[in-house]
Amino acid sequence: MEQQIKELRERAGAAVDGSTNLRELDDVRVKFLGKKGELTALLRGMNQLSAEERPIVGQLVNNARREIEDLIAEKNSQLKASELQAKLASEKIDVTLPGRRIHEGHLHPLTLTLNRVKEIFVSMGYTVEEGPEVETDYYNFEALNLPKDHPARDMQDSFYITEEILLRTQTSPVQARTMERHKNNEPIRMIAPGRVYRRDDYDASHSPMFTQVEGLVIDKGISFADLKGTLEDFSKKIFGEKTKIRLRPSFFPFTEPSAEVDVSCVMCHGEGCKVCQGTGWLEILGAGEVHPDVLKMSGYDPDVVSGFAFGMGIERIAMLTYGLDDMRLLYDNDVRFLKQF
Ligand code: 2NM
Repeated sequence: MEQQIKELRERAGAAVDGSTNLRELDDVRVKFLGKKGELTALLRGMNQLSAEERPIVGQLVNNARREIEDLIAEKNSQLKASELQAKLASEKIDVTLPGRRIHEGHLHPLTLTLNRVKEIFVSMGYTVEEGPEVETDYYNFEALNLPKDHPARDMQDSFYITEEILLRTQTSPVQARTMERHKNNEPIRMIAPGRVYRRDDYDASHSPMFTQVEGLVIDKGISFADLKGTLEDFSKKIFGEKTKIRLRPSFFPFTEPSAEVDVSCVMCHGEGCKVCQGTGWLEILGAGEVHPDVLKMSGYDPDVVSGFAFGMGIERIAMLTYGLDDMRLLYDNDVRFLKQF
């Protein structure tokens, strides 16, 4: 019996030594010290011993158990320490490495320009109205007093879906829709920003799609002086306080009287340069007093209220504020260009 205990103690010691990880070590513990383990089996064999031998052998078995437990505990802390070392080594990070750069995007120059125009009019108390880009002939032309033989109504000049439906050629149908929604000559102070479509040939100064902002003010006693003051105020805010404006007589079917609005050249301030073709002036807006028939068609009484309206192309304003010489830069999405804003 004594020999058996010694032999078991040695085998257990070798098995503990040979364990390469915590799982293996636990298997060894179960094999020797577990409820169905070898040491327990030896204890069971003790009932064959004499009463004198029993305490002595019991003592030996207990000693062997304690020794094996100590060996396992020691191996356990060794294995734990080396597993931690291995984990630390494999998960090491170099905190001195340079960080990864985050590439931040920004708004497109056309969007920046449009936002600035909106901001100026919103600060003057205007609402921002939107409407469909696919319009009916009624809102795009009829409600705006465009005669049937107007060139814009030609299939050659506009993008028709059917005979009655087309891509809007200006944002004025939004004005017509907004007027129609208001009753009892209720005042309006609105802008309509958005994309419009014309079948122009595509070159440095024409695009089949461009961005417009049109405005409309209706109230009792609105005069041409209000129109002029508003557009002068706007021009100074967008191009700088020194900017001057001038109005030249013009014609639009939806306004009467109508005017082309020029601003003093943003490049040469009126001296004359390449951008203004030596004139000192840049044409940026069309405007006028809303035609009485346009007011009538959308439910307003021209004997009670009057109004003014205006329209401008945002691409042209972006080109002037950023000094661009080719509108296509705004549509190419060349990152080398866009990065500069
Ligand atoms: C322009 C020029 C002049 C205009 C007119 C209207 C409406 F709906 F009130 F009749 N909206 N926009 C207008 C007037 C637009 O763009 C160059």
